[in-house]
Amino acid sequence: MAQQPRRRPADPGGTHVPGPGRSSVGLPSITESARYALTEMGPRRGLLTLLSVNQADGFDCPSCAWGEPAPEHRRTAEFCENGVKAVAWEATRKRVDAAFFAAHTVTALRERDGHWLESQGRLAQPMHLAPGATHYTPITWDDALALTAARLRELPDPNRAVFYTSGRTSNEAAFLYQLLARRLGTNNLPDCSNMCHESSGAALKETLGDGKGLIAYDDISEHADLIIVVGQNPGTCHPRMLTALEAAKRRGARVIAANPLPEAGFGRFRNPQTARGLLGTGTRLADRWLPVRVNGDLALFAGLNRALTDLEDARPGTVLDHDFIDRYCEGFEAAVAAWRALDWSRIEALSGLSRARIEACAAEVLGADRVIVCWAMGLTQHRNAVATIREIVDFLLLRGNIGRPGAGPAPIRGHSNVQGDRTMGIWERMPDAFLDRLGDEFGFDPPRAHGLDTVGAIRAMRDGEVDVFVGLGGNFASATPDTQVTEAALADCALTVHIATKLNRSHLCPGTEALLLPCLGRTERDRQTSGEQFVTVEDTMAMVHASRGRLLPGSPYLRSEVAIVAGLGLALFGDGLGWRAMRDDYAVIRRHIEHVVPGFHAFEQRVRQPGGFMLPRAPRDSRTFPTATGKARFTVNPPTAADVPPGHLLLTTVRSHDQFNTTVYGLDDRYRGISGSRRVVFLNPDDLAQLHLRDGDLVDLISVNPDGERRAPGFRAVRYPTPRGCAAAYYPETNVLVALDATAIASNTPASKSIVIRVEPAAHRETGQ
Ligand SMILES: Nc1nc2c(c(=O)[nH]1)N[C@H]1C(S)=C(S)[C@@H](COP(=O)(O)OP(=O)(O)OC[C@H]3O[C@@H](n4cnc5c(=O)[nH]c(N)nc54)[C@H](O)[C@@H]3O)O[C@H]1N2
Ligand SMILES: Nc1nc2c(c(=O)[nH]1)N[C@H]1C(S)=C(S)[C@@H](COP(=O)(O)OP(=O)(O)OC[C@H]3O[C@@H](n4cnc5c(=O)[nH]c(N)nc54)[C@H](O)[C@@H]3O)O[C@H]1N2
Ligand SMILES: [Mo]
Repeated sequence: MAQQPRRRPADPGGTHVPGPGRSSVGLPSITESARYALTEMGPRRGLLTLLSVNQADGFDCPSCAWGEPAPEHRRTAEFCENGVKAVAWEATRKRVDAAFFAAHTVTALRERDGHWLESQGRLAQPMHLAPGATHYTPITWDDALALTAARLRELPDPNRAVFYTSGRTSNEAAFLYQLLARRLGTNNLPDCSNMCHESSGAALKETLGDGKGLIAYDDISEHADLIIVVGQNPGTCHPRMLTALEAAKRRGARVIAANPLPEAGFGRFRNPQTARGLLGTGTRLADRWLPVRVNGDLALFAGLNRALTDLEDARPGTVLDHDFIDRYCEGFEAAVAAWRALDWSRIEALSGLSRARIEACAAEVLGADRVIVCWAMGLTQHRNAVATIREIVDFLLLRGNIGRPGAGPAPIRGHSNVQGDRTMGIWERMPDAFLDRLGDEFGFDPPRAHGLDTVGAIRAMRDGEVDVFVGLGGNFASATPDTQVTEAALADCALTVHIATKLNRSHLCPGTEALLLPCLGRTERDRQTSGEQFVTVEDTMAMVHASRGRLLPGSPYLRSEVAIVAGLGLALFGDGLGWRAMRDDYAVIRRHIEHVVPGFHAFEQRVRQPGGFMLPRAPRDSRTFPTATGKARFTVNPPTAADVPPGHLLLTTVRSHDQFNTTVYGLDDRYRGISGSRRVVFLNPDDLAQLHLRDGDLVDLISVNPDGERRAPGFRAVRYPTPRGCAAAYYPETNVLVALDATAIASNTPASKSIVIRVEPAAHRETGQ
């Protein structure tokens, strides 16, 4: 971000805060990308690697799940600043090898922060922490897999094992992993999605019969008249979405953003791909910004639905799509009755937006034939998240904005293959039809009892009900809520096993015994006995495509995730299910997927086409709604919001521009004007004054929960235009504040964006960093 509206001197803690930015990307983004690529990868390796990101014959960017334009519309550089960081971070030349572990005890490493740990480089060799040992020491692959298999085999009950997945895992590895867990006899397959878009899946499945988003790339770029972006920060988290929004704007579409923070990505977008973008002032992306209160979105959409109903009452037959409603929907009457009974003063209080402002939005909706609503974590991580998303479905149903071009719900997924992992069966509650086909394909009887999700797994570990924890990627200790509880829960396991690319906090919260198994990343060549392999992924638009790494593996010891999971399968069960053939040739896995997972017919041929193929989604394809009743369902969602007692604030937790989840690339957040620290809390100027605090003061954040308080010490107060009573700070530093029991109704997603806190002057004077 280049434009800095007002510069303020660095505060005593060194945190520089010029205030929120008004434009995004542009030249600073290119300079920043080049710096990362050069430092981590070197010039030649850097350029070669970046030119194959998101190309039809290249690898899928390991950053977010945003999709690509059709192959003929792709550019030479089809990546963003954050994609470059993710690629450079993985393709770094630094290594964490046996010598590194010999030089550092686990206890010493625990003193380091996540940024330092991951900065040390790629994990280079399998490591073992023996019971009672102070250091990780090298172990052979055979011994590591045999040890894991032995511990799993010894379990009195397979449900005493937990198999966690993070969303970077390929379809092939995910399919094998769920097969392994179910063959062992458990559905304990928690994943990062439990903390991410679970609320979206729950709401969409219940109301429309399909938990996925219903749009394609060109619905945004070419067809929609109005795009509402709510609870999402695309400038940082899905930067290539700005290109699609820019295309929409250039043909006259309108954009409304609803966000408590005035994110720079909604200001002027200076497209780095065009001279106009680099040299000119760029395209202003949001026509309207609604500074909704944290957790005020249910009230906002209820208000919008109320306003639409009022407009219909005033001009019957001109506002709602009665043909669509009569033919495809149920529950309309009850929903309308509930909206008519709504009290505007309550909507205004909960949303923080005036009736006039909401009605002006409704008027804008009337001017748009085709409407898309995009959202991300700003909506999903609240107690009432599922109700909020159901209310958005109501909003779309009212005007038939589902199942036609340029319209529909668009939960924008996070991790690059989190959607694919779910499609492959990474879910603790897969439906029986899937389990039946899996059992038929491999000749065994998969368990039917639902397994543990992420929060359930932490509780079970805490309560001594789990002996073996296996993580296929991710950073379970830092990404989950209630950090202290989770770390102790991991330490309570007999064995923890992490399949990973980089060292992180989770690896330093070992069970009695622990293994660290280093794997190939997306950027690397994957050679098996039948030759070079590719893997497949699914983006947020349900496009399935191939991903092929180009770089030589970072160390001779690295194995692919597929080879590791298949190796564990062999060690556990012998070759009954054909693990060896699947490991040697991933096309064999894809053949099994074709038989088990709907929508994958002719998988191998179709995925070899440039750009891949789109999975079917019945509501989008044919206005067929596979709900319990076969109808799209209006629901009644009485507006609620987190209860914040006087003297308290509602804290939301967000990502900086310099991180990917728990991977912290650096300590700056350029678009919000922060540099040099992540321990900051954004506060409204009036709240600061009321707390007798000044900008730059050091404070502690204390969360208030039914089971007691939690403290996160040493944050700099930063004056920022958040709505009154609403605060924001970075994740994962604030995860200590999220009580394990504070989860969303019906999705069990940690409510990490509605934390009731108290702010106090810091008890100790030393700062974080
Ligand atoms: N660079 C980068 N890219 C990423 C990631 C990353 O960490 N870094 N993570 C990936 C993953 S896994 C995911 S899930 C996505 C996350 O993508 P986002 O969901 O966009 O990321 P968050 O920072 O969690 O931000 C949520 C946005 O919601 C706003 N918000 C917070 N609370 C509320 C609320 O109550 N209501 C409303 N309306 N808005 C609110 C915040 O101000 C912020 O703009 O990004 C993916 N891409
Ligand atoms: N307070 C708060 N908490 C949150 C959130 C929030 O907004 N606020 N967001 C939640 C969300 S949306 C998500 S998705 C979760 C994220 O939770 P996770 O997915 O568990 O966490 P990540 O930080 O993405 O995981 C990073 C680690 O993955 C490993 N890794 C990277 N690439 C690969 C690979 O190719 N293969 C393998 N095997 N390992 C790899 C590296 O070792 C790296 O350290 O966090 C959740 N937690
Ligand atoms: Mo996510």
